[in-house]
Amino acid sequence: MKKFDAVQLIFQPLLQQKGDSVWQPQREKGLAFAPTNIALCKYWGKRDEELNLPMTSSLSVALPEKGSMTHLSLHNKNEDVVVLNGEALSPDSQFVKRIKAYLDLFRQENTWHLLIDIQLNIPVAAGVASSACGFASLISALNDMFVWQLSMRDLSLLARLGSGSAARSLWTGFVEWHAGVQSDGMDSYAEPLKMEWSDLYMGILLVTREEKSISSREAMQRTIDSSVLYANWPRKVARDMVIFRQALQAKNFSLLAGTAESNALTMHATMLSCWPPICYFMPETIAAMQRVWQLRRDGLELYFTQDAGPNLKLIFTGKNKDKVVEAFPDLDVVKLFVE
Ligand code: 2P0
Repeated sequence: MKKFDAVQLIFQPLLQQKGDSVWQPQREKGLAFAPTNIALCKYWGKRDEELNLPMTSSLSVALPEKGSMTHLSLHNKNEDVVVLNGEALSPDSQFVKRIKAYLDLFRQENTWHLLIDIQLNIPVAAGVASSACGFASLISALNDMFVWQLSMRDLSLLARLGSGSAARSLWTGFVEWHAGVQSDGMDSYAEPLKMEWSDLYMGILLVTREEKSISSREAMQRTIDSSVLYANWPRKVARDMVIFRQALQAKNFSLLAGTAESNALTMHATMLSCWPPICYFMPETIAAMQRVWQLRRDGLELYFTQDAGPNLKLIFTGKNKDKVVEAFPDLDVVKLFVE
């Protein structure tokens, strides 16, 4: 199934109710913020590349104040313009091409064009999930401008068509993305977990601001095509998801954060076994991991997770915050549940 057909399927009730006005902006502007999310149980591998349908379910937690604010307005010229953090991007850049292709899903011929002004307060494409919050805020801003009044489930389905992890970026707190089994993807959406953990922190440890050498999309595909370890990944996820639920229920921090670290390392192990190999570790990444492990041996409850980039996210609780910052003075500390 093509993305456009998936949109038609999601829009079916809306089209019956509103007819063709669905394809026209109803307001001059649209605005939305979406937080970025960090997976504790990773999404790694697609069962459908076109629709971004994942092989497995995944579980994330949002960084509540870090993310993407998207302002949309009508643009009178004959093409969309994307402005990122105040700078107009080249129409030839990959990011702009992806956004235009996404807007084309909702556009009948050349009826309208938009100025898409995105303010991101996280590094672009350095494994801090900028495409997740980018597409989540874009679909929410479109929902505002076109007055679709879609449910959160529908927004999650649509966000997924832009970028898989965007399906999880519509809420704060813990979010589970159900893999689903249907080939049309209508059962592959995310939902928030009714669970708060006011004492939980994440620290972004920036090893580099450089863009990643290989995209997640390409890396996932190569892993499926060439890693013999990948066959074990769905089993690892199934087991970890059970443990995550137990850890959340019991508020067992070391079980939660330890499982997140183990899950991330297993994902990277599948990548190391690809051919050609994929290695998102830099020497500084490994040095930081060794430091975490040493601190843990010394009694500090500190864990990490790592995505498709060299940076680490440290996981800890409030009582250890000062000690963690002492060990990593440049850490960008985020309280995951703000009152
Ligand atoms: C995640 N990552 O669960 C995993 C862990 C990176 C490592 O989701 O191709 O940008 O747009 O569906 O969502 C990054 O992949 O990939 C990602 P597409 P996406 O957060």
